[in-house]
Amino acid sequence: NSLNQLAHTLNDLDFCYATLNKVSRSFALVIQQLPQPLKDSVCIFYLVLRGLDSVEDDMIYPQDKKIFLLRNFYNNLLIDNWSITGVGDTEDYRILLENFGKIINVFKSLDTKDQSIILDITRQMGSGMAEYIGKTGSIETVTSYNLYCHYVAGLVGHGLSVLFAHSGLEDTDLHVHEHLSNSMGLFLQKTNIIRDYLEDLQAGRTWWPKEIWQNYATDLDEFIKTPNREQSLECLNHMVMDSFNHVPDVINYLGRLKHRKILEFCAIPQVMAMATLVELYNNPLVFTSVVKIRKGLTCKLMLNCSTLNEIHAWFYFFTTNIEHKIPKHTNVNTNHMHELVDRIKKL
Ligand code: PS7
Ligand code: MN
Ligand code: MN
Ligand code: MN
Ligand code: MN
Ligand code: MN
Repeated sequence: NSLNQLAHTLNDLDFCYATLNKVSRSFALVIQQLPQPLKDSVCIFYLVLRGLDSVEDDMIYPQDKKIFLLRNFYNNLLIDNWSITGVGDTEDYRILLENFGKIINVFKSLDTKDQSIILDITRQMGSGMAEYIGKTGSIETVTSYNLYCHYVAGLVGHGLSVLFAHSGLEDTDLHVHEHLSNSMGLFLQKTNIIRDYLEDLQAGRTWWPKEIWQNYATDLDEFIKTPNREQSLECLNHMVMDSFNHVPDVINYLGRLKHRKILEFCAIPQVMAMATLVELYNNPLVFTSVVKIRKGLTCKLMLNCSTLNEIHAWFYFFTTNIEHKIPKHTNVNTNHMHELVDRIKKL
């Protein structure tokens, strides 16, 4: 594995960036254009949480040991050269955890306030993830779904807002709007959960809340066999609509940002999630494969996401696209979707 070779030859900071580029598609690009010292803090924040998530996602690691490791993961950031072997859901993440001492070294060099934010969010995310271990496959309510998404993504939004505020490049009270930071994370995470329907079910887990899918099926995996059925698509559209509820908050949050590079960092993943949601809406392929957005669209989008005007134009564009995909028959869901679309178009 190429990352394994790099682990022996690179200094700690270069190893961190090599790993970032290896494991994340879009985040590597937007993180690396941030100004220093914010860039290094966000890079380490990302890698620490990736390490934590790869523990959560390791379906072979015994449950009791996993719960302990998740809950105590943040403490390891304070132990020089801490690492763990043989844990992680893919080879790259195992290498990340085997070389975690390198990440700890760079972590120690960060601003102390940034270190304490990263520690605090890692602690809260780890205990939140632990709460949901074994519960997966049985998220009952939309409230519980929102809480899980808060733990794994809303908290990241909040932590990033604190980092931005502390950098002096954004309003000092940006993080006060916790509800908006939370929505920024939830919008990304819910899009990931909808898109990963099949992959997650095949791994023996799901985060689709029963409160939603029970209106359309007796078991969630029915949709794999009946992807084109009206009930299957109605359920999918209901899930997409639930994510779409966060769009007004996302637009509100982005409108508060001052620094062009921070705006790009925040906006690009949100606009990509928006593009993905449009693709997922009413699309039976969600139940049988992994739906992705076109490479060309991703490029165009990343290159034209630098001003609030451009960002608003993308939100408007994708909102009219999804509007055209709303089924012609009317029911409570299509009505709500039209209302949301009309509301977002006026923002
Ligand atoms: C900008 C105010 C520190 C940048 C960015 C790693 C991605 C892995 O991929 O289903 O299917 O395996 O297991 C708000 C990112 C929320 C979080 C959550 C935006 C850290 C990130 C660990 C807030 C990202 C949402 C996916 C938990 O679960 O994934 C602003 C930086 C952001 C990481 C993400 C990720 C969970 C996740 P996959 P899973
Ligand atoms: Mn994961
Ligand atoms: Mn996960
Ligand atoms: Mn996922
Ligand atoms: Mn709100
Ligand atoms: Mn309409």
